[in-house]
Amino acid sequence: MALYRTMVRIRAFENAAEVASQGGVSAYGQQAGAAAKVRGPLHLSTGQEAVPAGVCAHLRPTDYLTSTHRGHGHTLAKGADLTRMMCELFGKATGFNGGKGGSMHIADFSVGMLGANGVVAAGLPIAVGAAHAQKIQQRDAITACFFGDGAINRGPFLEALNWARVYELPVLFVCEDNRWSATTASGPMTAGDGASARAAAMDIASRQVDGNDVFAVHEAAAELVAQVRGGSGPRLLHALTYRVKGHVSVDLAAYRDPRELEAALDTDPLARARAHLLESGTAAAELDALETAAQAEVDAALATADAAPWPDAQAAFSDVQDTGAGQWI
Ligand SMILES: Cc1ncc(C[n+]2csc(CCOP(=O)(O)OP(=O)(O)O)c2C)c(N)n1
Repeated sequence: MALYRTMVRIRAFENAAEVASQGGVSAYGQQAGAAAKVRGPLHLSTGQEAVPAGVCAHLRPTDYLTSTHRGHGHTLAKGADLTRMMCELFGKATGFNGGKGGSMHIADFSVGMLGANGVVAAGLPIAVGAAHAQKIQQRDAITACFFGDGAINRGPFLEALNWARVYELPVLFVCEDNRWSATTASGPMTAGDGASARAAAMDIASRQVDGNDVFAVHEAAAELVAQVRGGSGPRLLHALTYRVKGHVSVDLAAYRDPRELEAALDTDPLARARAHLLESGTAAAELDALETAAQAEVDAALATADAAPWPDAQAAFSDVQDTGAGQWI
């Protein structure tokens, strides 16, 4: 039920954020509509919810997590506040980044969520650095590092896995393989057998799992997290899932075969988990109540974000490394 609740909250949040973004400025050049509450590119993890839910169920607030540009699910599953994330998407002062970061820069250090990241694969070295600190300081904590199947074709993936293995760092690499990298199918541009094979080449044990089966993800992550926490060094989880939406919310994904999407929708992780829970005796009313509560939470967050103040103009000059010699101001 806890796993299902996490997935339902992620889905409800992203559905609402998508509606609130309609008409917004996108990476593909659409212009802002007056009605858009969420501006800028919004990468949705619809259909991938089982991966963060199953993995983060094994993490503690003292553990770290690094995320990607598609990070709402990771953030919520790690325990970050849903309302503050909605405020950030709305660009409001009460958001995680004071309204200045938006979807791709959300971080909540209070729950160990070190940050979403707009640079593909850039979270990998950050995760390894964080895990190295945990090891040096002898903390009883680990780092979970989420990245996409496209990220494994960038150099930081190799550097991070090598460093983690050489120093036996407490890091769990999680490849969320949704089969697409922006508008390009990942398969044809990836040599060899993908993330697990590359991990094996560096002597990092891995498991491949049906990433749309939250119970399978939960079980595999339990084993790998226990090994990482036990001091066995890094591990990799390769979760096979599917990106249901376009690359960003306004991308209609017209470049892909509609049959591919239809097949993926048949394996929707929420529908599967719900069916499984019903079969094992959970009352439908209990699941309905959980869904209603998640929707109510999201509706309240939308209202809060709408009513929240905009950042002060002076805030443009805080949280930056260098504001120049003063002439900028
Ligand atoms: C270094 C870098 N190159 C290119 C981009 C543009 N870009 C943004 S997301 C993306 C695809 C990433 O694919 P994947 O890692 O599989 O993640 P997914 O979007 O499928 O979740 C690309 C190429 C970027 N943000 N950073």
